[in-house]
Amino acid sequence: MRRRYPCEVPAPAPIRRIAHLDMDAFFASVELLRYPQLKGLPIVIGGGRRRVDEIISQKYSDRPPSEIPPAAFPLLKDYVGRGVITTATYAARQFGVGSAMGMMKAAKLAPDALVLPVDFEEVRRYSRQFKSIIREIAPVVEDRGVDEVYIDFTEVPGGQREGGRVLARLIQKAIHEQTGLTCSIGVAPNKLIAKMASEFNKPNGISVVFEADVQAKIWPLAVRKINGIGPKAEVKLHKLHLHTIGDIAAQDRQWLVDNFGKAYGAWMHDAAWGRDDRPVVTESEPVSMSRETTFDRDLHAVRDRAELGAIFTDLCAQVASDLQRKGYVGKTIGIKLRYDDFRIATRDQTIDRYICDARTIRQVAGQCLKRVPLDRRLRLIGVRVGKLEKAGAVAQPPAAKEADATYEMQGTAEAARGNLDLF
Ligand code: DCP
Ligand code: MG
Repeated sequence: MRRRYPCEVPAPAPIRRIAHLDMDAFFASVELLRYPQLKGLPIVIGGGRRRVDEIISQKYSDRPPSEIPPAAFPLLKDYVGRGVITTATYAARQFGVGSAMGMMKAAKLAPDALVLPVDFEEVRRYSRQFKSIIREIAPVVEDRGVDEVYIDFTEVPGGQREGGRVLARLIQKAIHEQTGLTCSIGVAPNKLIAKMASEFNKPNGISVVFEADVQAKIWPLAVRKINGIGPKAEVKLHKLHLHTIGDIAAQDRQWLVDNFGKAYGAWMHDAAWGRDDRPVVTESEPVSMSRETTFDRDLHAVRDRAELGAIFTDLCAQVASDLQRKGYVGKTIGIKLRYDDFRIATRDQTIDRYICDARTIRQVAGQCLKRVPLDRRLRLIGVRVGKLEKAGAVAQPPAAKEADATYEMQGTAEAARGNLDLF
């Protein structure tokens, strides 16, 4: 006799729920953790010099950063120099200032906004932290840069409740409790819509979009809101009298192909209809591996050459060990320097074979170093190996000789001129 099971109908496949999470005013929010007394004030981040903080903290060296009075912070109108704003607090955005705007223009719009430099290391530290908090709750996470990720909610327990809102709230709360930072989350049937939705309720908002909402919530938006329609495509769309996503959706697919090419036209049509089946990719093959270090004090290439040389050699050894441990070889070796004025210089060189040994990395990185000006003090130095392949996938280079711990260090006339030949 055939046994009957209480449930013979297979459970329907769960509906795809994809979240896009984006931190709110990220660089500025990181500064507010250090200076909570500035909360609510208009602040712009930019200028690229840490001097501001240093001056303030020297003057108030007797108290912690959180007790420095707001009046001690520099105002945008007093800012001299060029540079652009990387971000602004929401209070500052009310004056019309925002990312990528020149400091001078911003100073006209919001003269009394405070201006602070960005602390990249702190930003990166929080970036790593908020991503690991998310991964503990929902493991399928795609890293999209310093302050945003996609998360696949579909199979996460509770990920379908209220279309994903419950899980989004949980993640928001965990990040806030553990870092003090806020973020905004959009949950939708796919990445494309989720990315748009995360902006709907910024800051500290959640927005849930279902497939049936596309017409009401997506079609009224400007064409530029589609991630993948840039300024050039926008100009062309405007010339064709298409301004909203709905305008694109109303066009014949073939007409879009005729005007924008086979792939882009078809993609645009799908995007306007909210169709996107790209998966959330948890781990991509690394493009490069690098190690860098910021010095405790700024170092000079000539005066601190022994110290710098040792650090440099050590970084090369670390990159080599990373490559070997993870099983990669690479053929482009590069360096990165950050000067005391925060400018960055990079150089690289591609060699004719794949390597992963410290000695070759050191040798080629040393050559790169000869091609950068070294007359300013350095804050940071980094070594990178790119054009990676899996070690087994390419013909192996001949085994490297036992790494020589001491490298020739000769001062030359070039070094005296500020160009280094020490490494
Ligand atoms: N950023 C930058 N230069 C830009 C844009 C952004 O350096 N032109 C940096 C500063 C931002 C961070 O990247 O803090 C994240 O960028 P977002 O576009 O997500 O902007 P915010 O997080 O600052 O603000 P929002 O709340 O709108 O996401
Ligand atoms: Mg952001």
